[in-house]
Amino acid sequence: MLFGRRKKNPIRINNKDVAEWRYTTCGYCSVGCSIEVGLDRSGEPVTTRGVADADVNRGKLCIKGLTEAEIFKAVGRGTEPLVRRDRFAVWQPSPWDEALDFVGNEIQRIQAEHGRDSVAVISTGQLMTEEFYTLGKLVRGVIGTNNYDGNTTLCMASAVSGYKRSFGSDGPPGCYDDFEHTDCVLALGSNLPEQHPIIYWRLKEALEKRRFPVVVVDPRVTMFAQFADIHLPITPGTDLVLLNSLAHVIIDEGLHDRAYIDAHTEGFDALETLLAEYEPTRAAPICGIDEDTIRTVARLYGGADAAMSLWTMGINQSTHGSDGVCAINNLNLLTANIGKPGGTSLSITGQCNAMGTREWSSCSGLPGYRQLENESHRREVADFWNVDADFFPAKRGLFQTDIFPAIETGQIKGLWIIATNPMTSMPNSPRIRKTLEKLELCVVQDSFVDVETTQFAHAYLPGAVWAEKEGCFTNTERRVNLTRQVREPIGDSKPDHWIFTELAKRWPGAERLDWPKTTAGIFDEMKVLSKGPGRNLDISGMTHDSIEQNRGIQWPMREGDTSGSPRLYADGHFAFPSGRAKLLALPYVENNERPSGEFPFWLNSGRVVEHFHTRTKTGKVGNCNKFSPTPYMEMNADAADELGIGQMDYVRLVSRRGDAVVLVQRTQRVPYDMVFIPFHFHECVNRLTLGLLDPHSRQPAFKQCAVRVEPVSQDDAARFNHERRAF
Ligand SMILES: Nc1nc2c(c(=O)[nH]1)N[C@H]1C(S)=C(S)[C@@H](COP(=O)(O)OP(=O)(O)OC[C@H]3O[C@@H](n4cnc5c(=O)[nH]c(N)nc54)[C@H](O)[C@@H]3O)O[C@H]1N2
Ligand SMILES: Nc1nc2c(c(=O)[nH]1)N[C@H]1C(S)=C(S)[C@@H](COP(=O)(O)OP(=O)(O)OC[C@H]3O[C@@H](n4cnc5c(=O)[nH]c(N)nc54)[C@H](O)[C@@H]3O)O[C@H]1N2
Ligand code: SF4
Ligand SMILES: [Mo]
Repeated sequence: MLFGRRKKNPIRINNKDVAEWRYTTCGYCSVGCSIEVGLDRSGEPVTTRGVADADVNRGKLCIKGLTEAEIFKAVGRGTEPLVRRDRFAVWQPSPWDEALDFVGNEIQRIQAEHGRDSVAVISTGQLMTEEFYTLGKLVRGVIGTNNYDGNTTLCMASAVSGYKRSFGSDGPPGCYDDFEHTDCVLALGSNLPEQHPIIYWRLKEALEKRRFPVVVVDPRVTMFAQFADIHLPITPGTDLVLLNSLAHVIIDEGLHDRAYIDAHTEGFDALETLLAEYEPTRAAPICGIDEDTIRTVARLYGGADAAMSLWTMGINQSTHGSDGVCAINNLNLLTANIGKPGGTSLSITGQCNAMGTREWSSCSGLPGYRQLENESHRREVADFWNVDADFFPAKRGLFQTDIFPAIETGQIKGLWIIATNPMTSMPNSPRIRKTLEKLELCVVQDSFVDVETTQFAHAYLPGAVWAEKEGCFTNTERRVNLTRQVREPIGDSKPDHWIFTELAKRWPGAERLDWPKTTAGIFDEMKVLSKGPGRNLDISGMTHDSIEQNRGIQWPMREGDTSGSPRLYADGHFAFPSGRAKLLALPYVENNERPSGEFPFWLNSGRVVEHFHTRTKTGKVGNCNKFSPTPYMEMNADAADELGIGQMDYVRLVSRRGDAVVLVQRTQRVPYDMVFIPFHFHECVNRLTLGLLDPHSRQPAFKQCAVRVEPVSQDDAARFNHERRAF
């Protein structure tokens, strides 16, 4: 052992020779860590470090942030616009003017032939807020299609919908500081240590100072579940039943706060009537958690002075996603745990700017949480932008998950895809492939040219990535943070806001609207629109400079305020006209595809810490890829034994949609009747998923469908993967 070590080269950390550090915010997840990028003497980014005096991360970063300097020059970056007349033709590099003429003309041609809504736009949670605002202005104010949505429908739609139904407005009411004050954490469908490592670290830090129970609800024994005091391995898709039962016990045992309920909510009686059906003895066989444990958790939560709920995709990505969020909110309202230190219902968001798009992109409405359905909102924005209010639709259009079926039926002919990769991230990819093939026009605007969706495109527009541009992201705790530009966009790629502004010029009359040249200028415009009586989403007290100085500021921060606001609804006043929150009676309806007969396993999917989504970035970063190089599947070892499947064997998975070949990791992390696959790899889990939609949010139930597992030979596996992945 010793000998071996002596022979090895000692670990050496190269001197990166940093000449200057520049302030940015991490461009991966929604934690919103402040990062400094180190530039060498020639101005090239060579490394990153956490910002010590930033409240969010206090000097820490996870593996993705630590290696983020590598993404600027990663393999596959798009360096020039490309155009081709049809999908089978050879790509022609094209100057920006010609590429934008092509895109502008084609969109207008299709709209003239088939109507304004025959072109759809699908956006993302990964641009800067100022870019979202500019895109919204272009789509709503100039192009005028109502079929405009984003990948947040795959991600945060249930949380948005649930917040709106319970509180009257979107916006997570709590913050990370709540860990310092809470007496109980209930986490549902969230694997915090891997997916939000620095939020998890904040929780751990609080736990080191003061003990309080942490309860994790997840069908898998995730890393978070391993660290929890109580793990509830729930039957997939039944969180609503568990939550209703917890509320039942809380009311039954008098642990609710009657004074708060009377003063600040409505709907208690109807909720109480429904909850009578959710006695733990009746809930237990459905949700798979025994009645004693349900009672114990209800007493812990209801008895705590301050209790917080947090959740992520295990709740949102379900056929009861929106109801699940409302049921969580019910629990918090019943126990008066909203807006107080340590008492909150906190949706942990996903992408670096999942919040920014909700706030400002106009995807499902108009900027600043304004609604298309509200006439005065339409008029306000129309006047501000100098467009005709009648140009805006009076109702939101299709969600992303409804846009694809509308392409199938021929209702939509053109699609502009911005910073999202549906070929890999949408459920049922065999169907998505056929759908994309039908398009008359497909435009892909991405920082990477090698994204799978580009194979269907007629035009590719290279967007600058992360700190090649300047602008804001809003994190999970409503903190607006700033990324400064640290280098020029690679090749001839351009910041997305530049692309939007230049494309707008292809429409006659677009010059009536203002198109500020810098993101600071765009931010100033947004500030004006954010002001107004009763507006929570008010950023008028911030500037790019003050955001950097404070290492991020939480909205609302009104003009004249000296600081941001850590919590919403502290005064018990909610965003409905009555000022009261809604307690909602939410019956559970069994409607998933469940394992049975030919397809005996639940298929669950999610993420690993090293990779981000479809790996356009992390797939090219040495250390991320080294630690997680191949698609794999967690399979229960006892179930594997019965099928004669060994560790690291390849298997073929089959669902009613398609098949996929993966490597097996035998583990007790998943129950006997479940397999789990990280969704990061192309032509893998989403070949199998069904993605039934939540009726309120239209978010797909990515985490629940049924598959069977078949052993295959190594040769067959290699051939299969070669055929599927080569295009
Ligand atoms: N490293 C890394 N971090 C990321 C991302 C990434 O790709 N990589 N992506 C970011 C984004 S956009 C998002 S949305 C978040 C996602 O963050 P998370 O939601 O924490 O991540 P997932 O792994 O998708 O799912 C979480 C858990 O839900 C569980 N689950 C499945 N079905 C159910 C169920 O029926 N009930 C319950 N209670 N749980 C269930 C799964 O077993 C899984 O462990 O992560 C963000 N952070
Ligand atoms: N089975 C299964 N499927 C899932 C999920 C799951 O848990 N299971 N999770 C779902 C969730 S929560 C999400 S959020 C989606 C994510 O799905 P996608 O949005 O498809 O995933 P990404 O790989 O993040 O795609 C973002 C793209 O934006 C590009 N990009 C990044 N920054 C910029 C920029 O500044 N400008 C431009 N123009 N491009 C940029 C990247 O190169 C990348 O190609 O996947 C969903 N799909
Ligand atoms: S926790 Fe999220 S924001 Fe922080 S460094 Fe990691 S990926 Fe970036
Ligand atoms: Mo997400």
